Amino acid sequence: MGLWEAFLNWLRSLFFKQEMELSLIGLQNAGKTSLVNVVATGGYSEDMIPTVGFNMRKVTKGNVTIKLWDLGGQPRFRSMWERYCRAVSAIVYVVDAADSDNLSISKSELHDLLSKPSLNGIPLLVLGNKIDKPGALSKQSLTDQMDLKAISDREVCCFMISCKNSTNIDSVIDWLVKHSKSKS
Ligand SMILES: Nc1nc2c(ncn2[C@@H]2O[C@H](COP(=O)(O)OP(=O)(O)OP(=O)(O)O)[C@@H](O)[C@H]2O)c(=O)[nH]1
Ligand SMILES: [Mg+2]
Repeated sequence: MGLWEAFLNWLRSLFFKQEMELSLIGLQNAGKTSLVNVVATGGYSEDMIPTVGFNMRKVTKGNVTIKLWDLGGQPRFRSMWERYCRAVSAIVYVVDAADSDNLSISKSELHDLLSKPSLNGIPLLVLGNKIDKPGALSKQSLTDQMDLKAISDREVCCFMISCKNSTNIDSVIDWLVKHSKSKS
């Protein structure tokens, strides 16, 4: 980056603080909390504790402050997903791309959530996680099996990622930053 461009960016950051709020949804063990850790600090661990209820984390990327609602994915927490999605700029839905047994449940939970009128039009980012594992689905198979083409009332984007190897995490952050809103 040139000096002049860096100076302009700095100037811009003084006046145009961006902020966004988003929710991380998906079945238990999909890797939502791992994703928050990788985005926030770059740290990855095998020993994770299942999220009970939810956690809120704030992460700053450039001049964008991202408020993340990291929700629990176990069945008993799924009824509160909608409540935490109502006010967000984007919904991030994490899928374990190497767990084909749970794919159809993941798909029906996603489509159930999106059918709520309160969430109409909110952009959706679907992340196929754990592509480091043997047998992980391709992006095409995940798109087909999650029936993403059937979602027509909002912007939908899909990336294949690995929190473990930090694969495609940059693309995720770029997408999020592009979907943030200006704060006065
Ligand atoms: N191989 C591999 N394992 C991963 C990856 N991301 C997460 N995991 C593992 O998956 C397990 C569950 O990760 P969590 O981040 O706790 O999953 P979660 O979606 O937050 O689960 P809940 O909080 O119960 O909803 C942990 O053992 C992680 O180490 C990945 O990219 N590759
Ligand atoms: Mg969690």
